[in-house]
This record gives sequence, structure tokens and C-alpha cells, in this order.
Amino acid sequence: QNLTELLRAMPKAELHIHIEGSLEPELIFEMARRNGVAIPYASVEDLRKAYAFTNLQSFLDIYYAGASVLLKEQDFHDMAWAYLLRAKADNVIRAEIFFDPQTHTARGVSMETVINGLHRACTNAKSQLGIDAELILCFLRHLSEEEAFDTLEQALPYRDKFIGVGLDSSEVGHPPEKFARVFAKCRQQGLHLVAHAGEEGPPAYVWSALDVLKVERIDHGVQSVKDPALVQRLAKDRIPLTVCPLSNLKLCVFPTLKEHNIRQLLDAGLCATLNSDDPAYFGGYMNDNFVQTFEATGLTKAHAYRLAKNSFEGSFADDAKKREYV
Ligand code: ES4
Ligand code: ZN
Repeated sequence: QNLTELLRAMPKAELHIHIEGSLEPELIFEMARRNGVAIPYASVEDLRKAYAFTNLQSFLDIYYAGASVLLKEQDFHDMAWAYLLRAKADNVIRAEIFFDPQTHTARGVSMETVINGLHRACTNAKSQLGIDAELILCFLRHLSEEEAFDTLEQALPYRDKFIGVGLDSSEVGHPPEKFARVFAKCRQQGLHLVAHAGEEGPPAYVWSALDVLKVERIDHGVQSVKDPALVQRLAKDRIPLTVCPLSNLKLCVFPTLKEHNIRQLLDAGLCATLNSDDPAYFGGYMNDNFVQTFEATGLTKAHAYRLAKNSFEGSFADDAKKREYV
């Protein structure tokens, strides 16, 4: 079996996918039409042409605009279902899916609409696709602590429909410490904790995500290699890093895929995983990330098995499920 075939066929878990970032231009246009929402682009092609990013913020501006077409429970369901069908084609057997409720509640969409729509797609994925799909609620770090607390309060009536919380959006200038008290409350609720850190931000943000927020995984974390003591800590505690190479390429975190540090992370013994982040915007789903990254960096078959194993180890599946996956 050649390496590319192995990468495509291998069962895997996706641990870093923003569901709003899976909304393809075709679906944005269809939902804009059916909901009567105006969008400032003439066509699908015109919108795709705007997907030329220079950094995280230049992407986030367009990503939040794209999400403005989501109004009804059915819209949230349809977005997640389209992703899950695509994940199935890439042999993803478990998906832990981020969603950004504040992007929607700020426009007057209710928490109930968001969570019920997404959760219905996850339930159907289990019975119809054989994918274990779970939700992780993300707080937008460019907004205030108070707004995060409000969001948590609105979401707690649906506590059984998501397994954890995360922290995303504009990283630099919004260190993890800003959300220390929110994460402490989430921890008391028994929620799993993750945070984006070390995507564009410094190693100090990875340290504080671990030591102040007490997260179990780091999303991205690629800047950690700048601090050898941090790499040691990540190795010692087997903290998973959910790495997203095509995202890093499109947001100019690395100038080329060849220069990505995934091999360095794996060879240092870290529990690194590969993920798609915002596949509709960054030009690839799971298998595109695997195939293009392996081609560019010369990763081997042994790395492929390691990445699949890490994805299950790093997941929030219970131990019985983890044994079933491997
Ligand atoms: C994101 Cl790539 C990335 N980084 C931070 N926040 C995000 N939200 C959606 N995609
Ligand atoms: Zn992300």
C-alpha cells in the first residue's frame, strides 16, 4: 500500500474543526437566498476570490461575515451535516467539533437554535455514518470576560449536548489569563477544557493556557518550539497539540508547507495531531491536510500511524472507546 493510500484510508479523529469554518461558499449563497440575508459578494467565485489571507485577523473578518447567513436550526444542522459527510469520506471516525455561539447570539439567534441544530447532526452522524461526533463550545477571546460568563450561563441548560469548552478568535493581545475565572467555572461543571494558544501568540500563552486555564489540549501550539522548556513540559504531560498545517500556511504562520514544524513536534515525542481548522477557507479537509503535509515535509509511514494513534489518544473519548478505535 502506498503512503497516500494509507493516509486516505486510515481511520482518524479530527480534534480541531470550527464548524462555521466548514461552511462552503455554495452553502453560504444558498442560505443567504433562503433566509433573505444580503451578502456583499456577487457570486460563489467572487466570494472565493476574497479568501486571500495575510494573518489570522484578515481571515476572521471574512469568517464572521460568512456565518451571518445562519439563522434557523435547520441551517446549523445542514452546515454540520455537510461537514460530517465530508469527514466520513476522509475516514474520520470521531470528530470533536468547535462552535462559536457568540457569533450567532450577537445577531439575535438563540443558543437553543444553535445547539439543537448542531447536536441533531451529531446524533444522526452516530446512527447513519458511524462517526462519533461531539461539540465543544468556544468563547471568543476578543470579547470580554463578562460576555463569556453570559454565554456560559445561556449554554448550561444544554450542558448534556457539549463535552467541553475552548477559546478562539484573535489571539495576540488576548492572553488566556483573561478567561481564568470562566474556565474555573467550566471545570467545576466537569467540562473538558482546551484553548487556542501559540498559533500566532508566544510560548507564554501556551504556558498560561496550561497553568492558569488548566486546559487538557492546546489548539495549534506550533510556536511552542521557541521554548525548549515548554516542549519538555508538553512531552512530559503528553499534552496533545491539534496542529492544522493548511491553516498555518494560508494564514502565513509558516511561509511554505515544507517549512512547517510538524516533523520536529512529532520527533520530539509530542502528542501532535493533524486537523483541518476551517476547511472551507483553507483549501482542504482532513485528507488534504495529511496528503499535502506528508508530501511537503517527507513524513513517513511510521509518522502516519503515530498521527492516527495520537488523534485517538488526544481525543476525549472514554477509555473503552479509545481501545475500540485503535
Ligand atoms: C480560527 Cl485558525 C483560527 N484561529 C483562531 N480562532 C479561530 N476561529 C476560527 N478559526
Ligand atoms: Zn482553530
